[in-house]
Amino acid sequence: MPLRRERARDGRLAWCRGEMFDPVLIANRGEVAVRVIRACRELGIGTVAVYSTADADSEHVRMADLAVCIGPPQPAESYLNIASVIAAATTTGCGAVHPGWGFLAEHASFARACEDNGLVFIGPTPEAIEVMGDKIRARSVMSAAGVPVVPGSPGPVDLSAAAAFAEEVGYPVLLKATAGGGGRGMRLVEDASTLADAYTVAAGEAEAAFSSADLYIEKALLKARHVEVQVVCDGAGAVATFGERDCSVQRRHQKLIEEAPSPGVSAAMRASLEETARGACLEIGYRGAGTLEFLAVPGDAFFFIEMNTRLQVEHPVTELITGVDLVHAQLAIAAGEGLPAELGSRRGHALEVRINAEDPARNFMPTPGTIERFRPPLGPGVRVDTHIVDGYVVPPFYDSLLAKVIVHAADRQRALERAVRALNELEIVGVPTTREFAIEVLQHPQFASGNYTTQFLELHGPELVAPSSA
Ligand code: MV4
Repeated sequence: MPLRRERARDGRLAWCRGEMFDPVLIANRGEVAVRVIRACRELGIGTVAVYSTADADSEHVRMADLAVCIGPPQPAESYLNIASVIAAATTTGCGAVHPGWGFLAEHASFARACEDNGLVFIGPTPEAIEVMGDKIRARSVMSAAGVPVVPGSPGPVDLSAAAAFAEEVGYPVLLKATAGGGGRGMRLVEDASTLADAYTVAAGEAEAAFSSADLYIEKALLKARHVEVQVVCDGAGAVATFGERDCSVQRRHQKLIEEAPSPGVSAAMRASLEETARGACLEIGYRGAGTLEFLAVPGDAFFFIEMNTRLQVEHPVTELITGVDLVHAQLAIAAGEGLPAELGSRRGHALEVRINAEDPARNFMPTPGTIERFRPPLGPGVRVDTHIVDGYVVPPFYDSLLAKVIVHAADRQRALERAVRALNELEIVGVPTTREFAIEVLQHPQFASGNYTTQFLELHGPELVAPSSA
């Protein structure tokens, strides 16, 4: 049934397709909750926020039309509590749930619980979440779809199988959590002498983080770039690809800087990456926004590592290049409206810098506390996605992301200059942050040249951080 807009009883415009798709519950916090609320507001869709007692005074609670406290600060008791989140949605008459990223965004059980309770899950099918959440199944599905994957074990490995694989392909190798992703539980093994210890540590981390100690093993491609392709699919055969983002600058698998287009991807390689991503999405019947992660190596070759079945933190980089609002696209697909009409031509260069409440001088330890003064940069080509305001108290219970400064300019050089200008203009007083460190990274000759790999921070990070006297 075509989507139509009509004025609801309380006078608000709402997307209607026979049943009310309004309001939307945002099952998240921080800057992604603010981002989704903004997208809903522009479409005239009401919003319901959920919050833990630690977030009672936060921006997403203030901005939403309605807010429901779902428990104490501990994620397991609040943002990860499926029953509490579902109850908040059903008792407030929500038609749909947006999971954001992190927390329950890639829990198939949550997507199922939404559907079992008559709520539209704004995201992929539970089946797609499940398949891509099992990194071995994901590799197998992609390989069957003709996608090149990193050489790796066909299934989980015990220590002896890991040793045999490593002998066959040669060190270095990477141990990865089957139920993992994003680098958590990942261990680089440089030679046979350290494999056993690395296996024990990786299995322990995997068990702790994902309740499964299963590991698989891959050849480590270290002189590579981490490039990811943004896709949006309607689940009925329409697939849009929106270019790539380079996310090679990561510290302990936390992305610090992301940019598009990647300075290491040629036009021919971009076309091949996007065609490969399109084919994979068609093969699996993917629905919603998603990102296929690849390692790109010299010679225009690339290898699939994993697929993220959610919106990503760095999505604004793609939005600035293409002009497409990816959250609007998610809402439209969930409401049965299909892909954005305007798939956008691409222009210029965009670059995102994450600003975290961490102290680089103290090994990036988290720095919760009160933001006494926050002044975001403004001016041409600058966007700041954040949930912080003057007086905001950064809680110690969640991730340390305070704000993302995203810039757009005609080319990479101008984008770099704009990013440095914007970061110098940014003021966050009250807690130590990674702002100054990020400026150093942007100005490092290796990064500025565009000729960097995933090893960048491993190689150059130490020279960028002045250890504190403390
Ligand atoms: C790899 C890799 C090299 N070889 N897999 C990082 C997080 C997750 N998305 C997968 N990641 C990687 N997987 C193989 N077989 C390199 C990365 C990687 C990385 C590794 C170490 C240090 C920084 C990194 C930044 C981006 C990607």
